[in-house]
Amino acid sequence: MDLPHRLDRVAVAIAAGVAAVAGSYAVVGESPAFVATPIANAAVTLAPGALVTLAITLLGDLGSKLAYGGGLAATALVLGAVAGGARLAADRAGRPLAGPLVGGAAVALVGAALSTDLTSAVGAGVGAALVATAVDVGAPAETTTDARRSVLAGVAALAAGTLAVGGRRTFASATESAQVPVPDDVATLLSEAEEKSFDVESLEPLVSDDFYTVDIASVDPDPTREDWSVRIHGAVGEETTYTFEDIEAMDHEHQFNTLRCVGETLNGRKLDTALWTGVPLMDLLDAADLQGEYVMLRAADGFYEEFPVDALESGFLAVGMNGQPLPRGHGAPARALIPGHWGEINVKWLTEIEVLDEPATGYWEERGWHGTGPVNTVAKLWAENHLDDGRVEVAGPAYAGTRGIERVEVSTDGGETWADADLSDPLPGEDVWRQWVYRYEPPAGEHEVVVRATDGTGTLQPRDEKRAYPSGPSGWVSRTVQP
Ligand SMILES: Nc1nc2c(c(=O)[nH]1)N[C@H]1C(S)=C(S)[C@@H](COP(=O)(O)O)O[C@H]1N2
Ligand SMILES: [Mo]
Repeated sequence: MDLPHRLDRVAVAIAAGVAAVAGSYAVVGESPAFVATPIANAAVTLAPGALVTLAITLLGDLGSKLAYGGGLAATALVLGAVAGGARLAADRAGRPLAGPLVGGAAVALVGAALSTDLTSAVGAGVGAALVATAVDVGAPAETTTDARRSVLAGVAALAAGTLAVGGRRTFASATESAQVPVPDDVATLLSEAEEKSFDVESLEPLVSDDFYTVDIASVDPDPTREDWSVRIHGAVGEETTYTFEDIEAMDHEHQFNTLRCVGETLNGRKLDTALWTGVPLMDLLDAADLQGEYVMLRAADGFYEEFPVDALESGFLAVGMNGQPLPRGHGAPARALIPGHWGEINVKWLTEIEVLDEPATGYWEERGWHGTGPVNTVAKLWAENHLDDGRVEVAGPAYAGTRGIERVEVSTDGGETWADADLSDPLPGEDVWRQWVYRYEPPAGEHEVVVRATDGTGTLQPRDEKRAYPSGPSGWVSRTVQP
């Protein structure tokens, strides 16, 4: 085979691979059943701990997007190779017309092995077969140049991808807009939070508009309520399992809770608050009769975190968020909330509570982090507004977990002198942030604004600066303000 002819075959094969990925995406979307999911998630799982840590601290969400993009490309290449190989075999057997069909079937088989989902596999197979057929019909081998077939293959792959993403988006927005009515008691609590929020431009309200997410997997799990259960086992008197129906039948409570990621930057945005609905974990654990000192929580995405069992006693199992069913990205159908502790032990998609006699090591601790304990105290500076009357307004949230926030001070001269900021009225709850705001007549020139909090035990936020790794960021947030 001459070189242009070979390149042409590769182009058609890659196009079939892209179309296979698109076909699977069109039917199952970004779900665990998507053919690219295992390869995309493996990229993160197999990566060395140091690399994962670097990606999360340096690139944040971009790191996982890059891994995801790499996973998509790798899957397209694998499926493309399968389609190409099958076509070659059909040609050799003297049945070139059967190529697309055989290719599609082979892709569906490999797709089924990857996704363990029939719909997803058929979507992939049909995608690959359609593109291969389109290229054949558009440019029969005898009549056209190889270059034209390659271009056609590219166009067909692009069209398949666009159609899949477009169709999926339309479908997803149609289903996602199906919001459930917010119960009255939740609505009352949410409006109370709204009233307590400062009216400061570009300051997020006390209940976050946009709650951050941190995930180890490129594609989140998507367990259904019917399939989900949580098993309590290990050092317990009585092993118990609760289904979603069991949880639904229990008395539900609503509580405000703030979450903060140990891996965020000092003035970063991985700090948010929501009103959660669910049941106290003790309501589930009492019957189990806990006998160990430690606990390991495990999740459907393979995540696991260990911590002392005491912290579990104030824990909560959330099934709702801000009056809606818990969103998939935040751990649907049920997640743990462990008040006052770094976000990482607030395990999403919770499937197991294993009580242990001996300490063990969690997912992030295996990668060098120390994120199972209580949060550091922080006051952040998120809003800087130059008011019409010439004053400067600075504001942000302050958070110290269950210690609470007692005071926030602001310096406008780089830390020489300090004044008290106004604090928002506290939300009901044991583990919630507060907002602070401070307005002042600015000096003539550029100046340094510094902010620091004092927690509910009277302890001042430490001044010494530390980066996030391994125990969470610390230090006072400061910012240069121009006149
Ligand atoms: N199953 C599971 N739970 C998880 C994680 C995860 O990757 N998988 N990330 C943890 C981390 S590091 C944080 S900071 C919080 C973030 O919760 P959120 O995504 O709802 O903001 O979830 C924690 N729970
Ligand atoms: Mo985190």
